[in-house]
Amino acid sequence: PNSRFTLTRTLPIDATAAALATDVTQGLTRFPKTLPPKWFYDARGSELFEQITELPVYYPTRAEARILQDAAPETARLTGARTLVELGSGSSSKTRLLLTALGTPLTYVPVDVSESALTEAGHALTAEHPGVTVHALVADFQQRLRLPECPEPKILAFLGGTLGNLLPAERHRFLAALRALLGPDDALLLGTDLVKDPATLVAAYDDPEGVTAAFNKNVLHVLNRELGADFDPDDFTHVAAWDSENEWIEMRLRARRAVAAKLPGVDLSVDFQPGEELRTEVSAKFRRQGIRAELAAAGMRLHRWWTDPGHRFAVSLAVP
Ligand code: AVJ
Repeated sequence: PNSRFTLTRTLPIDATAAALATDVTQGLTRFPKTLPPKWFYDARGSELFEQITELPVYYPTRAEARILQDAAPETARLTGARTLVELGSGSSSKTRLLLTALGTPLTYVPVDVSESALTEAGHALTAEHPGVTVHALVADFQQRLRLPECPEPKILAFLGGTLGNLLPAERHRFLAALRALLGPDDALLLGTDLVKDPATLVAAYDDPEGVTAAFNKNVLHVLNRELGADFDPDDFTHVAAWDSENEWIEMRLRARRAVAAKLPGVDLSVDFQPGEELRTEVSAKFRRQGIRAELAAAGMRLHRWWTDPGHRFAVSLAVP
């Protein structure tokens, strides 16, 4: 047994099934129909997302890694952190950059809903980073987060631009919840995609290879498998659109024809008119002043702001 890897489950086993039933019942019976993007990430959805991060048009992952090459060592120097809490399972290269920069001894707390992703990443990281102790936490970081006791100071990292998946009111609640977890010497490291020309943004969510389309349609496979639904993915087309009012990308599934879907797992029948769209994700894009204001509203100060040379993406260090 690997003494430097422990895993704690704070989500009850059936939490996921209950949460899916609630989201589907609420989201598919209102107009316009919506689903939260968390349901993309079953095993196939996670694999498709990994493929997306390698697409030439999908710049955020590479841009953030480029920023962390400088931001990670600076963050280590500025904070002297002895614990890194990462919202997201830490199976990415970003985590390795941070762990290397923070040095040892270090406690790493990856937080994710997927126990398998945590176990896989946790074992790989302890093998690669002797001197790092991993306390994995199976939790939904949008629910109330209870962290284990860890060496101070700590850094909370929420990278990849996933903050953009939350609607403005959800972002405010989420950032306030993160603020409540910070002690006086702790910090938040936040990755955010930036507002830019709409053509570049839409292209990043509608690649010619169709990987993003498959990722988007995968949520129908999740509903079919988990709720016994009878969606035919070929009845829908992938849509990526820039909403200039809200400054976010929307991904939607548009019904090619009238669709009458049955979802026995939640005792629902759901009808789509021809051309009707189901919104499956928003991905908000930010400006420096907007991030400064949202952090301030949550009781934090923007202490450092790093961008890649192309100013496509930003990483912020925020302090209480
Ligand atoms: C993982 C949520 C940051 O919003 O860019 C990628 C997910 N959706 N392509 C994003 C996603 C379509 C990604 N986040």
